[in-house]
This record gives sequence, structure tokens and C-alpha cells, in this order.
Amino acid sequence: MQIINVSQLRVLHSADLHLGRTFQSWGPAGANRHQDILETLEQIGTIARQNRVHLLLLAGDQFDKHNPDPALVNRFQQWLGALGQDGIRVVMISGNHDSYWYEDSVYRQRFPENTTLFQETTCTEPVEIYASGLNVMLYGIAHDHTRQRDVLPGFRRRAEGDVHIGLMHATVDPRADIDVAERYLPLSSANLASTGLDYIALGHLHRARTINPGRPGMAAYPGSPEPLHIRETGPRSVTLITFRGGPPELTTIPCGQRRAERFQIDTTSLTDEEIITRIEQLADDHLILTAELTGAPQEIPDTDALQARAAHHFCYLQVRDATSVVDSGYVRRIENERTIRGEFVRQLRDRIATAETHQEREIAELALQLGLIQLERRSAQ
Ligand SMILES: [Mn+2]
Repeated sequence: MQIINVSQLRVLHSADLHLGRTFQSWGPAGANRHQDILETLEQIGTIARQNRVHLLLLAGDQFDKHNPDPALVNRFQQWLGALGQDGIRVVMISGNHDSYWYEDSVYRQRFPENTTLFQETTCTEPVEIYASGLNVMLYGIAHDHTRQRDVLPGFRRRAEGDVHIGLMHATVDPRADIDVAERYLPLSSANLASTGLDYIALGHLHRARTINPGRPGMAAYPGSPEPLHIRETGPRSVTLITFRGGPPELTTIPCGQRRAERFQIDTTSLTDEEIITRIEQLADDHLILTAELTGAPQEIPDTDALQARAAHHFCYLQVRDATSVVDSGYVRRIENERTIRGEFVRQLRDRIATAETHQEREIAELALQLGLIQLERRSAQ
């Protein structure tokens, strides 16, 4: 007989907030990004309350470094405490950025009553808590970049308890051609399945992904809730996990203040002025935009100038030149000139045409592009 009216346990999972991250390479555009991350922290609290979750799991890299600014830690502490007043228990582990290992690690401080923090580097005994009428067994370890061996046995499901949840800051199913250092805890989907846990809350990889769906050892990366890099494209989210007796149900809840996207702009036959217009059509101050210029434009695009002129329309703008100078209107215009640059173009086009390998051709194309930029600058002086 199917059991009805089973207690429903609702859990929210986030990771990789990187509070305190500085965006120095972004110049002035990076100055207020830390504020966006703080707003996303508040947003995660709001999502937890709206969904009346019992538990909030934070799977590491809550902070960008192990010894963040005390004012920031204080704010995080208050955020935790306020969740506790609303009956929400927070369970967290450290990550590689905010490692527990250091003597001045933020995680060696006291945290509010409602917070469960894993402080051992092996999981000898799960932490048992009572939530929504269920015995919840929690498995986790503190991040320690000096000792990450044989962590899996500690995560093996114990006999007692109703719901079994693990937390890991790990690299699950790394690409075969990448050698992942031990401190990033490389593991496979099969390793996670072998634990037999109902759900494993993962952190470390910043792109959302579900592993072993509907099976024991089911796990997910919620991804960074706020994009931390121009390459962290696409929507950002946190994961709501609902336990009703069967395999847990996962729901993705959107969050974040800004969004990173990469768009290609075909610049064929366009001038820099026209390229600016195309970029401006995408204007949105919530957008962290990589504008990749493709095709064969009228002139060699001055990416620095384009970026400087259009940046104020976006949260952050990066213009990348992936145009083909070989076929550009500019090269066609000057290739028959009886000038140094005309001669340069003819010689390089010849090399490109007779290149024997892909690499040789790419080098000649790059030489043509860089050489023309230099010759242009000289003639402008
Ligand atoms: Mn991270």
C-alpha cells in the first residue's frame, strides 16, 4: 500500500556565492559588483522563506577567500541568524576559496545556533537533525587542500535515518584531458551513486548540472547564483529539493542580479560606426556582454575604442575580434596600392594562400592583422 501524507521535506541548495569577490580587471565597472553578490545573498534568503524550506544547504565558496573582511562576515552572520528566526536551519561546508584549513579561516568563528558547519576533514559520523517530522542524516567534510584522500567511505549511507543528504565541494566527472588536482576532489558520477545517499549538494563548478537523476547518489551543482566571470553565461539559479518519499524532486529557481551572455555580431561590410550601432541595440545594464565580432568588416575593428564607447550601456562589455581581416573590405581596398602597406598585404596574402598547415595559416593571418594595425597607427601619427 502506498503511504500517503508522508512528511514533505523542502531543502534549498546554493553554492559558490564568492562573497567579497573583487572584479579589479573590470575597471570601474567592477566597483559595485560585490553589492550585486550581497543582493543575491538576500535574494537566496527570500527564496528560502517563500518556499518555506526546512533546510538551506551551502556547498562551499560562500566567501571568495578564507579570511574575508570582518564587516562582510558580520553581515553573513546576521543573514544566518535571521533565517534561524524564521525556523530555517543552514548547513554548510567550506570550499577551496574559503578553506577551513587556515588558522584564520572564517569558519573557525562561532556561527548562530541554527547553523551546522562541518569541521572535520573526514565524515566519521553523519549529523542527525529532526526536520518536518523526519530524521535527516547529513554527511559533509570541511575543505582541506592538504588532505582530501578517501573521503567517499564516510559518505556511505548509514542504516538509520529517513533522508540522507551529503554536501561536497568537488569536481564531478572532470574532462578526460584535464588533470584535476587532488585538492579539487575529482570524483565520478559512479562514485556518487555508490554512496547511496538520497541527494548530494555539490559546489565548486559554477555551471548548473544534475548528476544521477532519479537514482541513488543523485546530486546537483546549482552553479554560482551570480555570474562571477564573463564566461559564466546563461541564467543563474538555486535548486529546491523536495522529498516526498520517492526520489527527490528538483526545481530550478532563477536568481541573480546580472546575466552574462555572449553574442556574435556579423560585421561583414560594416564600418566601426555601424558596429557601434549593432552593439548599442543590445544595451542593457543587467547584461555582462561579450560581443564577438565575426565576418569581414570594412575596417579593422578597433576593439578597445568600440569597447570604451559602448561600455556605459552595459554592466560590463568586452568586445572580441574574431573577424577575418583577409577578406575585409579594408584589405581589398589597399592590396593593389603601390605602398608599403599594399606590399605587406600582398606578401601576407601570398603566405596565407600557400600555408601548408592550419597553424601556419593562422599565424600568417594574425601577422597580417597585427601588422596592419601597426601600419595604420604609424600613418595616423
Ligand atoms: Mn567556486
